Amino acid sequence: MSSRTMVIGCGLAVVIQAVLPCLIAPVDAGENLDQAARETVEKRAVREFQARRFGMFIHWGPVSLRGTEIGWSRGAQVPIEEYDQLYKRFNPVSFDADAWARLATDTGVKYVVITSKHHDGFCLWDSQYTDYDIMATPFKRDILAELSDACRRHDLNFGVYYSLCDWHHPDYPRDSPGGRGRKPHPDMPRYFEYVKNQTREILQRYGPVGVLWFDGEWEQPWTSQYGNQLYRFLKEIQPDVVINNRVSKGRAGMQGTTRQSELNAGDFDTPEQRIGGFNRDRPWESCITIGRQWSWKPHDELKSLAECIQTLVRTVGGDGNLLLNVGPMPDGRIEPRQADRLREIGDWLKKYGDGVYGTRGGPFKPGGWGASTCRGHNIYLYVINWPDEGPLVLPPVSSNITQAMALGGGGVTVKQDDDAIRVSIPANERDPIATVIRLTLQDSALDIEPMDVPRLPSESLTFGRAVKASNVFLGMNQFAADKAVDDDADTRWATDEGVSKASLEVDLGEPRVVNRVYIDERQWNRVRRFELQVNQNGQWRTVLTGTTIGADYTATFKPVLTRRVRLRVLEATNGPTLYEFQLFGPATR
Ligand code: H79
Repeated sequence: MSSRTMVIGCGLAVVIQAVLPCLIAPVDAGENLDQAARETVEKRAVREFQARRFGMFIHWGPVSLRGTEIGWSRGAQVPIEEYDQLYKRFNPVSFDADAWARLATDTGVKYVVITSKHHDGFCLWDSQYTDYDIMATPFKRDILAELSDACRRHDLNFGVYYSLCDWHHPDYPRDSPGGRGRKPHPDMPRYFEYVKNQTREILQRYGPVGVLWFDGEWEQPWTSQYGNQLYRFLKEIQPDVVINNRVSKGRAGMQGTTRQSELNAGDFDTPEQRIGGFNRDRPWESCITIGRQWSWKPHDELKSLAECIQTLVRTVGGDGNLLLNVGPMPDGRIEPRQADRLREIGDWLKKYGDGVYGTRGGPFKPGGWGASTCRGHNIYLYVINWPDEGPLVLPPVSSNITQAMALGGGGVTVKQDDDAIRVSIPANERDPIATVIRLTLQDSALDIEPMDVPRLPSESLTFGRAVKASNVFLGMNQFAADKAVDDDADTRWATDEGVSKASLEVDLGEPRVVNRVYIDERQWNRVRRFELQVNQNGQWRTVLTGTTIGADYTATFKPVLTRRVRLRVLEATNGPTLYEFQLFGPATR
């Protein structure tokens, strides 16, 4: 009798079919692989990459001395002549690759991706193809050599970011600011040879490399011919290197999905600064900064622990990887504030990470309620928002649930019927970031067709109400006023470029008592002055005034009975845009 039959026979379906990456034998970079073997190797490498689920992105270079954005600040916030001289002062004497690798391990990431060369052209390794590299700095130590060695010592998969646009290299046609400048004597074919030489050098010297992360492909000089050629060239050198979709031209903007065409090489999609949509058919990885900038910025505003964790579980729950970015300081250390946050993430994952690594997203798709992952016979629920009353109601599954357990402890109750799964846990036993519950099924959880979870009833008095705006961005439905009252933090009301005054008026349907507002303009941060007004007997009366809004703004005011409410933006740096405009009364929360 096989152990599997025995286990199921006992009614305790706890067979874990996880194929953890570390159990798969490493692949040799063999030159003699035939076509079929090569495809197997490539597919397996992508599966291993997906199983890692959580990585650390590192954006670093001489620009950290200025604290402005890498690449983009060249010729903008920092004059080109000055930017290009920064390397002469780049001397990160406190750089300790082992300390970074230890921190990465403490964070709970399974791989690391570092910028070998960003759009500014500076190379963090000792390249034989340019002098604009780390050996020209007072530091003279090869960062890629030290970091790749440390990663190997610490059992972390090592990856490399490489920008295909290079606003510094004389052969590349575009220049700063932001690719709007032009080089006097470009030679793109010669630049392509430079890219091939450098990426081969990286694979041969610091490999095996887990992932090659290209960027800057959107500029016109880069073509799909170059991209597809480079992709095949690199897979010849290291068949199991995983390469992102930005190697070629198929990427659709910042949502990062690939337009399907055989011309568009690349192993995975790359949503940037956003969580990708649920997708099990095409591998993807969201890259998101821990603060507001990619490279180091002093006093940068960091994401809270809750936001970091919720971003991770919503990403993994959508079947994607998360590449969380940090920007080390000019002295070589990762800023203590960032390091502390990373360790907090790692501590949380020590308790709850079993549902992250080696899992797939679903079967319950991410939503306001939270997200789910699965592996073998287990489903992991990451519940972020519980209904105000009653259990969390999930759609039914046909397989029997044989066990339910809260990974953080606590008494879980699960009722399984033909119409629903109802999950509850006492409020004081919930985790404020996400309560993690493991459901064990009689059959494989991955066989369940992914399902949407019905939305939680909204508490906001503006939800779904009639709304009008003074202005809508290009009159597009996608940015219409109702997007601010749809309880969907992924959609927003937007106004035209250059607008500095705007208003949003909501009809609550009947007179309601209101005393709290919630407004979310997230990273846009454009509002400088606003007022909230209620209409009483045809007169508009101001109940609240404010200056900036930003992310998750909330304020209370004296309870007032009204049917019509309006938000007036009186001053903004550019067209105001709001993800949500919600109102509550004393009776609601
Ligand atoms: O390295 C970090 C950023 O510096 C880099 N990617 C991450 C990983 C980055 N490069 N460019 N951008 C971020 C923003 C570029 C936006 C745009 Fe476009 C380029 C808008 C229009 C051209 C690409 C093509 C994105 C949308 C269309």
